[in-house]
Amino acid sequence: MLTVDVCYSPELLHLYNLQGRVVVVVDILRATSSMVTAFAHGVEKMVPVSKLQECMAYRKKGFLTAAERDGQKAEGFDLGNSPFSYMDESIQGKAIAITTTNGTQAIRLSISADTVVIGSFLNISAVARFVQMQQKSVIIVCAAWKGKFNLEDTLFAGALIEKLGSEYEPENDATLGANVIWEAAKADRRAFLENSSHVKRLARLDIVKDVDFCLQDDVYDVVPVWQGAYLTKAMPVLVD
Ligand code: 3SL
Repeated sequence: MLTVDVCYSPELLHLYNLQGRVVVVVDILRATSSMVTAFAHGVEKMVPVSKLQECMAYRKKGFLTAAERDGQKAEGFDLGNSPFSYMDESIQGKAIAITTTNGTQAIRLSISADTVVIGSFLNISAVARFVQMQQKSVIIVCAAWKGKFNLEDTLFAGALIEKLGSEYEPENDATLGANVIWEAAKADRRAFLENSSHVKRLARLDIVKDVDFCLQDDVYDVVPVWQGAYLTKAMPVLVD
């Protein structure tokens, strides 16, 4: 029997056994949405790292460097964490080292899983197809905010569970909770998130366009996956 579970924060990951599972890591606002956008615009590989210094060290190896802390681009790095900054032709074929407040930590903490997939609304149907092809139980890992629950990643979890369908049995109440929240939000996810912490935080920084962009379904069909030392695009044959 295939199951689906939701981990609402990387702080809870010690409670989960990732071996034998597919993990879908999600940070809707904005890390995984930006990564998906980057791959859709031709980036060859990305290395998610935890620390700013570690990220900067990749510059000597010919990588572009991307860094965000508390919603803002960190000084001295080539790129920040807006999906729009990854829509430029200049990133085609490039390798990027990236560190963000929560998303890159969630990815690093998930790499003991059999397969790690980068999910967002922007590629949700492609992710669902890819996961179904693996025929393994799934854990959706929400990047959250500094260890605390967030709504936007939970909405994605509920939406992905719906797309995965009845072949996947909910493992526990975490899954049921995501379903209930998604049902309440899906008629207008933007309005549902209006008072959520990170939407308000980004609005204070005048980052509204990114929120609207990241909440769209199926803008891209790329599926970034962890390949031992970095993220790269899953082959199209594995996605269709
Ligand atoms: O927390 C993260 O990893 C970021 O995605 C946060 S932000 O949207 O760039 O502020």
